Amino acid sequence: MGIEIVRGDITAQEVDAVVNAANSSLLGGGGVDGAIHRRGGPGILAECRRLRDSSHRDGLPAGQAVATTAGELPARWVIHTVGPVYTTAEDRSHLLASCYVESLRVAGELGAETVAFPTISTGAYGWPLDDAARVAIAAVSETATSNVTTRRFVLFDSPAYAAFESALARAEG
Ligand code: AR6
Repeated sequence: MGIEIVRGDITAQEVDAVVNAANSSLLGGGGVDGAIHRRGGPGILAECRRLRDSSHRDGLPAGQAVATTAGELPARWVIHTVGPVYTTAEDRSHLLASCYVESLRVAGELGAETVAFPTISTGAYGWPLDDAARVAIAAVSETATSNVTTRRFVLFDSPAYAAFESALARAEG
């Protein structure tokens, strides 16, 4: 399937583009978002502010994606996407899938060949890990991308790694 899963920190990935689990404001937060802005430096936030002043005056809706510089990160671009907040009141998995699909579309437009993803929505936004892994693997494996050759999930801890390992095995099996 051309999908890699690794244990690690998204900010350390030597890929063309890393995906950020952002929020609609695009102006930073905790978790992955905090780590990316901290390690990438102020250039990322400056570009996010420019987006808010121009094309994204109302922010970025859940399920969509937009790119900025990666500042001082090893990557060249950060692709910001906004995961849905998990709720049992309605099924928002199409929005979670859309984060991966749209991020890959933006990566393709940029000419990125290697892309690293965090597990979107599984932290502050509360999505159960096993279900998030199933949705993520399905979305990425079903998305045809002409120039993106490496699609890597970067798992921060061993429960996340185990969830993605079994979701990938099920999808391949
Ligand atoms: N590298 C890889 N994975 C990480 C890292 C890292 N450096 N740090 C945390 N994780 P979250 P969300 C894992 O909360 O649920 C922010 O405040 C973490 O263990 O970053 O989409 C934004 O501004 C978890 O499993 O993203 C939004 O307001 C996963 O990444 C909100 O959080 C995602 O956790 C977005 O929440």
